[in-house]
Amino acid sequence: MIYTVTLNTAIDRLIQIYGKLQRKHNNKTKLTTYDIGGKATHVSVALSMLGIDSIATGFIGGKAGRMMAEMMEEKGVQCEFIHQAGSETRESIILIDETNQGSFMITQPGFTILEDSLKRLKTYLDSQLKDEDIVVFAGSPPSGFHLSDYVDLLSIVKSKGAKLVVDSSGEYLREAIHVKPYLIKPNEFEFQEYVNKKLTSINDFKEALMEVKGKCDYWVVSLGKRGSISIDAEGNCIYAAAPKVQEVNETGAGDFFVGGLVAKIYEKASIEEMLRFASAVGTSKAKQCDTSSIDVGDLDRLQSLVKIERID
Ligand code: TA6
Repeated sequence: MIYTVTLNTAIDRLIQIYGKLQRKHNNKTKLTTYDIGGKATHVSVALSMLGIDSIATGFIGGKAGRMMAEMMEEKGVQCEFIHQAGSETRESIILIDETNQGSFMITQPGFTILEDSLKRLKTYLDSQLKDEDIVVFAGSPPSGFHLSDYVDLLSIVKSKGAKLVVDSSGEYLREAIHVKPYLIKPNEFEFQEYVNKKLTSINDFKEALMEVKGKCDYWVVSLGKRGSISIDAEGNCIYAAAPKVQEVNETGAGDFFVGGLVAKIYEKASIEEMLRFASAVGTSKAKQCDTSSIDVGDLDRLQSLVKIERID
């Protein structure tokens, strides 16, 4: 089974406005909708749309939490979240204007996780996980979540022999690496922060990846419109150039990219196939206006447009 763990769930309030978002102006809204917020939640949605079962867990609270879980269930995801009474799942604001230059994302810190809720999640993972499982931790925990608790959760996954996939940032990413996940997926900014270097060219990324290879089986760094770059423990480095498309809303594209990677890990595919497929899935997400869907019928075409290159 594939499990996805979102420690800081969210409802995305998607606000579309006319024209260009401007300061000191009355920016009129065109449409406001609500969607599933990420990040591991989006991995489960991606898998469901690809016909692969997963169980989504993590913490939810209040009406917003229930609404998010219901939206996920409508998309075919089995939800087994820990519901924390008296708390409310946060709302993320995603603003899109008509300039096609990308969205503005405004997020809240999320509710404090109580000792009892944490215990319940630890017990859940400890009792459910088996060595053939894949477990995805994506997104940063809510503020105040202890690093040691994060490491404890990841360590439960490792102790069960399950494959651990991590998409995190900052100090949580740093700590996750000590647990030696199977795959780590930072974005280009998170990776630069981790290596504490300004990286610009694909070659810069390759050289920085060479220095950290072996800390996990695979590093995959997403590079936005440029695509992604990966390295395995032996130092084999691959660059996947993403298809050029007209983006509508890139929010969630990184999460869906991880969904594509996980789908191929599940199928025991090669790293080249993983990158090709994940690029297509992430690109398809960026073409949608909402934050939690892809056009499954377009994936073959998008995959054929991904350029895979070995960099020695
Ligand atoms: O990647 C997009 C997204 O998953 C949004 O749906 C959203 O709510 C947000 O990221 C949450 O990000 P955070 O890093 O605060 O967990």
